[in-house]
Amino acid sequence: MKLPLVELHLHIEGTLEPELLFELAERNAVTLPWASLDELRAQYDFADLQSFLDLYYRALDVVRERIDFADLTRAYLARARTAGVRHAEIFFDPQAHTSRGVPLGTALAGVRDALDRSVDEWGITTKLIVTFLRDRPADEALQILREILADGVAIDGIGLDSAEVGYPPALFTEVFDLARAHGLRLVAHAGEEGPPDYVWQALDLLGVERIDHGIRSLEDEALLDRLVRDRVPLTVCPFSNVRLRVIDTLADHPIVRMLDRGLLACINSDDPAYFGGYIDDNLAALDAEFDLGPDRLALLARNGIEASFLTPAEKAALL
Ligand code: ES4
Ligand code: ZN
Repeated sequence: MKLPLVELHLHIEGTLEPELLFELAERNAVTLPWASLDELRAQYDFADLQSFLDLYYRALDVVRERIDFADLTRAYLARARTAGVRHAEIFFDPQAHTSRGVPLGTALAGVRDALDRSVDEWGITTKLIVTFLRDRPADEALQILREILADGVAIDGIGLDSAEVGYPPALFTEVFDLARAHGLRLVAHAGEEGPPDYVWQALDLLGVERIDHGIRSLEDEALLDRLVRDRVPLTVCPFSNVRLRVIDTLADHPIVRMLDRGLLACINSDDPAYFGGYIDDNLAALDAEFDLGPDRLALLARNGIEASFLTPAEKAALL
């Protein structure tokens, strides 16, 4: 039987597969800088996080109408179903769309169209986490959050993503305070390219409940003690770490060390269209590399369930 998987670190914009990208370009009469699928795929050779982000934001030019956002989200859910995903907490970057003239309401409505039908269509429960681009001003994030709250759009939480180094969590305390006051769940990317100090800031200044990536926490023993003691989940994304050159090869991935240290780590796909695969592909590759075996694979799946924002009863139903 397939493990019941939950996906907790998935940028919906990062699920834009080349085929859908070309289809949307045609639908919306967008002229692409790439002549073919192969020419596009040849761009997926990244030097670091920024070089990936440049392409990720560029590719989104084809996603314009409400139905495009719904189609993008449905395509992800269909693929997640085949991976055995039962619950997905999905990141959505408003500023990746508003900055190029797509109204926030259009983009959010399209994503919600797909999520609202997800249980019926795919048997996948979902949550929606709005992520703010940390390399843009905190005031812009605050304004967008206020707009979403005023419009009464159903979101479950907020997060922080995009270029990390030079943009510490401390810049975003006001945004996270507002979200907390409205009962939203809180996460942040930290310790991906940035130092362990950014993980401390995310915990102590933003009050996040989960750290996205957090892989550089391994450089700080006191931080590891804190993460283990408080069972702070780390949403680890192995293919992403390799493709963005956080580590050299999958064989260098610290996931086994992380589990042995007692960290609540789970496996996720981040931007699967760009990094070479989905959650099941990540788990299969780790199993092949480290001979994880059924017990550690089940532990990773259970960690994901525990790390989710489901209620205790909903978690129990998945175990
Ligand atoms: C991202 Cl891998 C990664 N890191 C930071 N921000 C992101 N946005 C989309 N993918
Ligand atoms: Zn991410």
